[in-house]
Amino acid sequence: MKIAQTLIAMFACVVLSACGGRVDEAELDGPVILTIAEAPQPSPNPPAYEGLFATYEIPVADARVFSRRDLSALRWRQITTDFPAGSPRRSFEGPRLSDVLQAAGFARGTSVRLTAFDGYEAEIDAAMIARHDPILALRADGAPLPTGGLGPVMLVWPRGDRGALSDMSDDLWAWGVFAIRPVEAEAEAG
Ligand SMILES: Nc1nc2c(c(=O)[nH]1)N[C@H]1C(S)=C(S)[C@@H](COP(=O)(O)O)O[C@H]1N2
Ligand SMILES: [Mo]
Repeated sequence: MKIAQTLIAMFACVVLSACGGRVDEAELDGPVILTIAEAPQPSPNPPAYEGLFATYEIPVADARVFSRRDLSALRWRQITTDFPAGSPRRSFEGPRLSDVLQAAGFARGTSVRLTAFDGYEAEIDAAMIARHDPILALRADGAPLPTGGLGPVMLVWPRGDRGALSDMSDDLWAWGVFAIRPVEAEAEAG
């Protein structure tokens, strides 16, 4: 019967791919989850200019790319804070934005624009990065941020009851982030 044959074929494929080694070890680390465009230290195999890179016109020829493993190899900071503003606190964890930019070869003092799947863009001034050291959170309350929710990567700031960020709005808390690019400093007038 046709259905039985199809089922047997599907089962055979699952077994073969499980023991056939078609997926190499590096691939099991997962796909690139974060791309830093126009990086001074680009990756040898930048992604193709297609999909959302093309839709949002993010140049990737000199991109530095990060898998979840790459981001996990950096030192992480934990920030316990409310998001959205005023909601119960969660414990976010991930590498510092400053360290990810440094890993891509940028000098301190680079302002950046984060782009999310939905086209949302947050421009982060270098002074804000230096002053508050936000993280690119990959986890909240001990679980990975899901793609389709706030993940895979979200910019999280140390907003607390006190201090400079206590009244901060959620504008700069970009979720669903997949790309970051440098913003040229505005030319001095006159
Ligand atoms: N990717 C993405 N991140 C985002 C936004 C968004 O629309 N898309 N909105 C920002 C703003 S203005 C707020 S108030 C919070 C919550 O946005 P939401 O209500 O659209 O979830 O997320 C921030 N981060
Ligand atoms: Mo908002």
